[in-house]
Parts: sequence; structure tokens; C-alpha cells
Amino acid sequence: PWSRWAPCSGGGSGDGDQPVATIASARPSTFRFPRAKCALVMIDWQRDFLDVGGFGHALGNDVTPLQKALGPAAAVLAAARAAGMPIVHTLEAHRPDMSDCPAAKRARCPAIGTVQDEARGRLLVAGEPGNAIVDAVAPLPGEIVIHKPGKGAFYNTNLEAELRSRGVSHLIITGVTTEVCVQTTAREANDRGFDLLVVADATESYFPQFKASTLEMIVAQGAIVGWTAQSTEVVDALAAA
Ligand code: C5J
Repeated sequence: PWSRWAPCSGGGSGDGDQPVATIASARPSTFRFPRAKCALVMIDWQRDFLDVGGFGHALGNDVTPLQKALGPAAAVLAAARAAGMPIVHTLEAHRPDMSDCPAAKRARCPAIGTVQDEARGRLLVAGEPGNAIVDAVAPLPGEIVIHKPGKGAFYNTNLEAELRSRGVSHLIITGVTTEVCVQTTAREANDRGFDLLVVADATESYFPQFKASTLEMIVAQGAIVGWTAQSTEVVDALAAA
């Protein structure tokens, strides 16, 4: 049904003389991004969400589906590094004293801050072994790492300042989970005037129907929130850039 809305003109105007890359197969229309103004945002690829014994598992979820998106996300990350793009890694991570964790969040997710497994440490707490980003997409020195207390990566963080200071106008987004932290961040970015593309096979959810619906909501009504494309298409566009 999303296709009944007229598509937007495509991500970005080309921005004057800036060289522009395109992903013609993106949904709902061609995604164009000025090569020098696009950043990759890797959302919450942390053990808390991917590991058996982590936070996602403590909430009662089967965490295995999330592994599917890791290979595509690693491929996009490698391509973005080769293209010299700014790279941001986010983690849902609370301060050890939990002062940035609202009482309502703790009441609904009492596992936060608890130790279920000594080797993993306190769930969803910054600096704990279980809060680390998984090896396949671990940050390199010089890449931006944002600890965020909420679902959206812009809430109560310096992400917007980091992006603005680099002149970023377009975002390519991977991460978990699609309908929670990825979708919230995409909507926050959209409201702040960024054009964005979510890499469809480099994001995953514990609930397949939530992932599918979220990607549809993003591209609906002529890219009301943004665009989607497959990782191979994004990698090809970054390689051409
Ligand atoms: C959740 C996230 N699902 N990173 N966090 O609580 O999506």
C-alpha cells in the first residue's frame, strides 16, 4: 500500500557541487547522498542484545535471529571505512549509578543493572563485559562511540553535535532492534532534518513482523521517515563513491 503515495524526489538535492552517490534500487525511490556528508550509524550491536544470557534474552526473547543481520552490517561497516565516512557506534548503556535510568524504565525492565551471569556483569550498564559491542562490528580507534540512556540515539547524547560538527546531512543506519532503537533513532534523525537510509538486511528484530512493519512505515508516504535498501546495494554505492 505504501506505493500509492507519490515518492519524494530522493534523499538530498545533491547539495550544489558535492559529488553525489545514488542507490537507484532503494525504496521507495532513489536515495541520493553527498559522499562527503554521509555518516554510518551502527546501533546497539552489543552483547546485551545478541548473546544468550544478555538483556534481550533476560526479557524472554529468542536472540538467535539477530545474528542474521551481523554479516550484512559488517560488510556495510567495511565499505564505509574504505570510503572514509564518519562512523558512529551507539550502545544502550546506563551509568553505573543508574542516575540516567528513569524509574519507569527500571520498573518495566527490572533486569537492568542486575547480574545474571558474572562473566557478563550488570545488564545494560556501561563498561560491563556484556555491554561491549560484538567483535564482528567492534569500533576502531577514532570512530565515534555514543553511550545512550534511551532508545533513540539523539536523546540525552552528543550525537547531533558530533554529526553537525562534521557537516553530516545524510545517515546510513544498521542495528538492532529494528522497531525499538533503530526506528526511534531514525525518527529522531528525520525530525532533525537528516535524510536517512536503513539497511534492510543489516537490521533485525526478535519479532519478524515488527521488523517488516517498521521498514514499511519508514518508506511509506513517499519516504515519510526515510529510505531502505539491501546491504549489497549500499556496499556497491559506497565502493563507487
Ligand atoms: C531494546 C534496542 N530493544 N537497542 N533496545 O530495548 O533496540
